[in-house]
Amino acid sequence: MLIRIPNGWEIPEREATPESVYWNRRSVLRAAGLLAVPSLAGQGTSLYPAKKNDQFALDRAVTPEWAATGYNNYYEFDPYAKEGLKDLTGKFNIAPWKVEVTGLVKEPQTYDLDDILKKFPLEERLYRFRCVERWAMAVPWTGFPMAAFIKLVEPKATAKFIRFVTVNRPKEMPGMAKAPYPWPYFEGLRMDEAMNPLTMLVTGLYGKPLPKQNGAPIRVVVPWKYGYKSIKSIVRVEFTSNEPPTFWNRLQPAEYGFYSNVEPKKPHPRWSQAYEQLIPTMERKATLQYNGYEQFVSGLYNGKEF
Ligand SMILES: Nc1nc2c(c(=O)[nH]1)N[C@H]1C(S)=C(S)[C@@H](COP(=O)(O)O)O[C@H]1N2
Ligand SMILES: [Mo]
Repeated sequence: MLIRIPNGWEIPEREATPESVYWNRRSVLRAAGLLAVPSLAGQGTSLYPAKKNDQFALDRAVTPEWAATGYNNYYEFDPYAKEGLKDLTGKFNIAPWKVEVTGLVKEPQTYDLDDILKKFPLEERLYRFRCVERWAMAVPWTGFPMAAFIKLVEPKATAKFIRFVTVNRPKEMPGMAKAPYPWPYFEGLRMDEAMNPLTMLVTGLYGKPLPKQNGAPIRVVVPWKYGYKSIKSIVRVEFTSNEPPTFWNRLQPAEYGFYSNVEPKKPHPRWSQAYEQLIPTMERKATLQYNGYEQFVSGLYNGKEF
């Protein structure tokens, strides 16, 4: 008998998505009243798990939840560690949470996150996620398209870029005092990148509210760019006419450009980007152009954006 081993892209969704199948089962049990609903006031727990958007299939297994929530980059909590960051988030207060929308926009305004969450239906999407340091994962994010948010706040025609800023809470974020960085963390996108259907504002992970170490209560996720573009715990969104400065470009301009698209053929000055390593096994895989999202984003670029 001939046993045919399927290629990665032929793996059926049900095999590539054990975690979300688990969470879909949870929602069935919950609907049937067979599951106690945990009471986490202020965290919008009733919103999770959200309906899965099946448009985004993966070519690999979903990363185990313990790995994606236990191996992170969040320099405000510790610039020198990736493991155990959860234990440093105890003082970080995420409710209530406000997001200021400012700059070239019809009506600058501060929104309560709870009100934002009422305006947009949440959905779950499986995305690959690639850190510039080469570690990579594949996770179910919950959130909504950033384009929907941008349409709501109505930027002016002169707005060509969008800038994001992380909360600035040195008393709650013990890593901020450990390195002389230009806090708070800041990032930016070109308007057409922010409007791309892939770009998300994310509030959940694995069918639950986003853990603090993953950027609670709301973060950006841009899956075709290196992970540092996906800024965590945002409190300010600003529409600008010029390209905004970014945290890593400010620190190391020779290593981190504004665009930072995943590009296997362009090595980092200190290491190859031709392969990546999946957490937690660190199994090697070839890096994909635009992290595998070429069909969605290649029209945005002329190949010269770094
Ligand atoms: N505010 C803030 N956002 C951040 C970071 C950070 O240190 N601070 N690290 C970035 C980097 S380098 C990566 S790889 C991702 C990691 O996201 P994860 O911990 O959810 O995997 O968050 C990005 N967003
Ligand atoms: Mo990263």
